[in-house]
Amino acid sequence: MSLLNKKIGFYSLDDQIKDALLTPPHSHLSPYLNFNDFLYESLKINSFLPNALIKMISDFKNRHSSHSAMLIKNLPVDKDLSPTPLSTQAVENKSSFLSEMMLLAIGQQLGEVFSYIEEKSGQLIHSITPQREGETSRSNAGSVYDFHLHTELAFFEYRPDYLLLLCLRSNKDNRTGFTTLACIEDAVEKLDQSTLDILKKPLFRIGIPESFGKNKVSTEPVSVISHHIHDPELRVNFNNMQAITEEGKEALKKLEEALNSSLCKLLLEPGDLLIVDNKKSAHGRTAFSATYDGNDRWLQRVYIKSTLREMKHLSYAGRVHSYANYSHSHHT
Ligand SMILES: O=C(O)CCC(=O)C(=O)O
Ligand SMILES: [Fe+2]
Repeated sequence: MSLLNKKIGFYSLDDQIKDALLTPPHSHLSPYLNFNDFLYESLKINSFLPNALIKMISDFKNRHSSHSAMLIKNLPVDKDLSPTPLSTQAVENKSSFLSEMMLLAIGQQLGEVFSYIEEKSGQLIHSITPQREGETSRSNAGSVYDFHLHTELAFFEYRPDYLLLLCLRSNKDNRTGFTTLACIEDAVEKLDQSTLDILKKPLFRIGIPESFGKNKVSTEPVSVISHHIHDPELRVNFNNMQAITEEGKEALKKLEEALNSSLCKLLLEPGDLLIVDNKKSAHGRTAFSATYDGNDRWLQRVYIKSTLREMKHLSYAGRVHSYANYSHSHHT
C-alpha cells in the first residue's frame, strides 16, 4: 500500500498561479443558472495554467505517459465555502463558483463534460457528500462502509472515459475517508496468463443501480479486462458483481487481490483534483463517519467523454444523456 505510485501523475500548482486564479474575470456567472455560458467561460482559465501542467494532461489523455490517474494539488477553491450540502441538489447556497471553474476548465482539456439523467438528476457538476439516507450503501453517498474498487458506471457501455474529483472540504479527522485507486497495469503484472484469459471472457454480470436499471438488475455477462493487447482496459465493480462460473469467481478474486495489493490511498485536501482514467483504473473510498452538520467531506465531480458523438442516440437534452434510450434500443 503506498500513498503515491508512479502510475499517478502529480503536479502541484505554484502559490503565485493559484493566487492569480483566485479572482477569475467572470465570477458573477453561475453554472447552476446558465451552464453553457459558464462552461465556455471556464476555458479562459486554461490560458493561466502552466504549460508543464497542460502537457502532462495532454500526455495522460493520449497515453503518452504511463499515468492511469493524475493528482493536481493547490488549485484555488472558494474561500468562504458554504456548509457541505445535505442533499445532492442543495448547491445553490454556494456564493462563488471558483471550484466549478477549475473543474470545467481542466475537464475540457480531456474532452466533453456530460451527464446522465439517471445520475443525480442529470446535473453536470455532482456534489459528492455523505447522505444520511444512503449512509450504509456502497455508493458515493455512503460513509459507514468501504466503497470498494469500481470503474465508474461499469454496467454501462457508454460510461465516462474520465472522472474528475475536486476536494472542497476534507474529512475532519484526516485519518478516514480515503479515496482509493488501483490501475490495471499493476494488477496485470501480478496475474498469471490463465487468470488473465478468464478475465477476458464474458463471464461477469455487473449490477445496475436502481436509478438506472428499473426493470433490470444486472448486465448480460461481460469481460472485465478488454482484448486491447497493447493497452488493456478495465471494467469492474467489486461492490455488485458476480461471475457466472467457478473459474470466473476464482479469477475475479485474484483480480481484486491484485488490485488491492497495489492500492493507493489518497486523503484528498481542499484544492486537490484527482483525475481518474476510467478505462485504466478503478477507484473507491474508505469508510468515515459523517455528522451531517455542514462540516462533512465534500467533493465535486464531473464526467468526461473524449467525444459525445458516439452517444448521440442517448441524448436527452444537450449534454445530458439517458440510459433509458439505451435500454429501449436493446429491447430490455
Ligand atoms: O468519495 C470518493 O472519494 C469517491 C466516490 C466515488 O466513487 C465517486 O464519486 O465516483
Ligand atoms: Fe465512483
